[in-house]
Amino acid sequence: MTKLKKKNTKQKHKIIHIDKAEPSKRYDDVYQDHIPDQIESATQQELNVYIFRCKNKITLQVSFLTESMIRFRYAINGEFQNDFSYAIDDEFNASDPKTHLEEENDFFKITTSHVQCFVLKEGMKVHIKNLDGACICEDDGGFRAQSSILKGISRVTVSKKAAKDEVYFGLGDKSSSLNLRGQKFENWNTDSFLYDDKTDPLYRTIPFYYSLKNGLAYGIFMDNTYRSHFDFDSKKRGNVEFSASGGEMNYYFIYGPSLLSVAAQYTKLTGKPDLPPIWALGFHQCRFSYYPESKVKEIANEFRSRQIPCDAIYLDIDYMDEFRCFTWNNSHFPKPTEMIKALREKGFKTIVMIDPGLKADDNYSIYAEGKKRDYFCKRPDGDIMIGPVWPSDCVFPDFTNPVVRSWWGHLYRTLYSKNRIAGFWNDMNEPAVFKIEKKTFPEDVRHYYEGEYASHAKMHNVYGMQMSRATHEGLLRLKNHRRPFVITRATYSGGQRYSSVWTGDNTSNWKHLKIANIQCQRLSISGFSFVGSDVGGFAGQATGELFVRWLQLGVFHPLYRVHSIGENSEGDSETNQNEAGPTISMDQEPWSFGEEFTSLAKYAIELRYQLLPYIYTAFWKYTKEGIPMIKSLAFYDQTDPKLIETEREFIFGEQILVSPVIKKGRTNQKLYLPKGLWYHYWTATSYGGNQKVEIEAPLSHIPIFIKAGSVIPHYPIRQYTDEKPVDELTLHVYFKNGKEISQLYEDEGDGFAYKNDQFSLKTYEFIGSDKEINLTQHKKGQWIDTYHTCNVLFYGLPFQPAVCLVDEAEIDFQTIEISGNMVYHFILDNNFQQIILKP
Ligand code: MIG
Repeated sequence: MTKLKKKNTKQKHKIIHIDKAEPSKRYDDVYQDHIPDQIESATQQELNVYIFRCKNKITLQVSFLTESMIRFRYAINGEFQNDFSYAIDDEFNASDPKTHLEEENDFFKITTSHVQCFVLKEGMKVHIKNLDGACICEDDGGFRAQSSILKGISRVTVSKKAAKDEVYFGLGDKSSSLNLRGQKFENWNTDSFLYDDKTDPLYRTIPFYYSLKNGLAYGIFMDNTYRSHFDFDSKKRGNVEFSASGGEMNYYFIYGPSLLSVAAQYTKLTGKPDLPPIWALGFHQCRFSYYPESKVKEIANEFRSRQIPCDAIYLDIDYMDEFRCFTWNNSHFPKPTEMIKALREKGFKTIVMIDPGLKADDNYSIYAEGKKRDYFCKRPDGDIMIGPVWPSDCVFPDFTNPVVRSWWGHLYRTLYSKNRIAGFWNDMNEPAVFKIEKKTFPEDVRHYYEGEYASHAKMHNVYGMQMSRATHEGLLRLKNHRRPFVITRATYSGGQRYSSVWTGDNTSNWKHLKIANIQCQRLSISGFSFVGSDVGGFAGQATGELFVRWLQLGVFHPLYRVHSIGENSEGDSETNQNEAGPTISMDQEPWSFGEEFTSLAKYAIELRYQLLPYIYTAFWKYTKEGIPMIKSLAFYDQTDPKLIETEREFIFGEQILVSPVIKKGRTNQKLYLPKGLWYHYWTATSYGGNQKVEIEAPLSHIPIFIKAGSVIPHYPIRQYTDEKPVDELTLHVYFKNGKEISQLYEDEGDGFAYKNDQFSLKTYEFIGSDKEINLTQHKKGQWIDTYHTCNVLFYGLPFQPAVCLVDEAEIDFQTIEISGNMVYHFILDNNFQQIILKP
């Protein structure tokens, strides 16, 4: 508002507020503010839905979806828009909580079993308290909107008070510091080649944030797909403001009080993915681009001959015939089905790129068909939107049309069913357009928007999401017995139901290793756990040390993929700069940096394969309960202020604390441990929490700590996930004085039989004291393990066991010494139920 006024001081009164407009004069535009005045009526619309209406017709609808989730919608003239959302999961079940409305002199109050929601009569401001009366979330300016004659609604805003110590997290795709306080952001999906920690907006729009104040957390999700802005008190006025440049103000308030509960509720609201095929959690090797066929085979052979595990290899755009999607370049790949089969026999899945831009070429049958059927995005007057991307002039399917989505899904048929490509990588779907500053469509391009019709201004931020949805749904239809694997660059809240994401075009330097760590934490707590960065960096040239450190961090990112720009960066001198001086080699395979680094790279990737059962279990937990796989430390203990400012360390799954080395030349690491007792994974030494510790961190090892009481499952190293059935399980058990529950989820790793009980869920209960250890195992589900042997290793026991009973029978153990710490190793039958150890 003030911005508009300022901007126009020179060209006097060209855009003017409606109150100041003289009837006889003409202006460039005339705008109007919409600010709620006095509530004049409050009615219950249906069970749990209340309507408040001001004298000036501004209307607020408050819906209680659960005891702690409240939806707020504002209409400036009493008319709500059609209630439609791409983000909200169809499977989300509102629990219809018990609520009731009370009226006092100055306010209305609605109470659930978790929160009290006040709506003030003056200005229609909202104030939420918990049942103890603590203020959780309070409007500052509250709701406001602005419209103009030419633009219609041009801005809807809510501002809330920011208390002195309040901190903010979330917003998915941001690369700056983890705590959002003091920063402001924009959401507008953008192809951000060479982005850094100051670049904003980036590729994805996730308008969801957390607040934490006095140990109590809530979340706000503004479900509005227009360009949006979030300002976390950047001007130090003690408020947070979120706004969108069109549409309806429509936001969800989610009360924790724990951050983790907010995360789980948000993820339930916007949806959880199904389990991925387990091979997708293996290691992936990618490059822009591997071709011809002989190069692909050479890479594959190198992995196997060096015994470096790998499950997938990627073909970037150069596999296509002049960048025409769904075609092959026959000179590079004369026999794709045979090549893919040969790769498959060696244990490699092949994944290929598919872009949204289709070459505008009448000899290209997909273009001709799409044009005939009217499937492409159009300009306002009906011309097809044409923009340059890889194949030069391109057209773009309108993925907001269900018919187009199903057509698109079917286009994968040959690649998926005949060639047997295992997964698809959807890129450039911001959508990216070359050559123009804007990098994308003009905002007046039209879209079908599920029959509601919308401009690109409204649709832009969901384009990539709907593309990945079309891909996902298409793959599911083509092979309904296989779990689809999709990776997308652009997306919107809820897109996690359809696809994994990678963080886009990063750069091979140490700063970007730090950024990757923050981005993946942030995406994970924002609903997208299936996330990873281009390991080693996309642009520029990594060093061996950087590459190894990045591979070590990547072990703890659910999507574990090396990618680099290859020779395509030639001529781009800026990105070719690197600390090692001139470019030595553009290769970025585990063996590209010399033997010393190759063995360290192999060692990191092997750790990933050993931890697969733990990682798969964490994924299962995410799909079941919406618990993020990567959690910033504040999500572990939100009462410890030191953890709120910690950015480098995070919890992976439930019980592993990861402290990646992200500085060049570092071989020791100082970190602050959260409360409790922690075991250094590599030395088996225990450290008390709530203190700073210093440990050695040689380049060979990423510092990780295990929470005391945990049972961490490991598989033997395999070269790929279906190389051979797992033949033994190893459980690493870490002593604790007290009780701790751990779980292990397994199934056949693909297909959907797990939904019909074909899974195995083992629950381990550890109870320890100075006098006795009691570990029990309970199994649920019908799936039968492929292994019989279970190694159980006990760390940190306070005594040397003299009595060892497994299911009441005496049994022997072996001892191993690790860095001076005694470890007791039992070899058991996999079906053991109880181990008791006594001094
Ligand atoms: O204009 O397909 O982010 O991963 O290798 C660049 C080529 C297009 C951008 C992706 C990157 C990919 C590259 N793509």
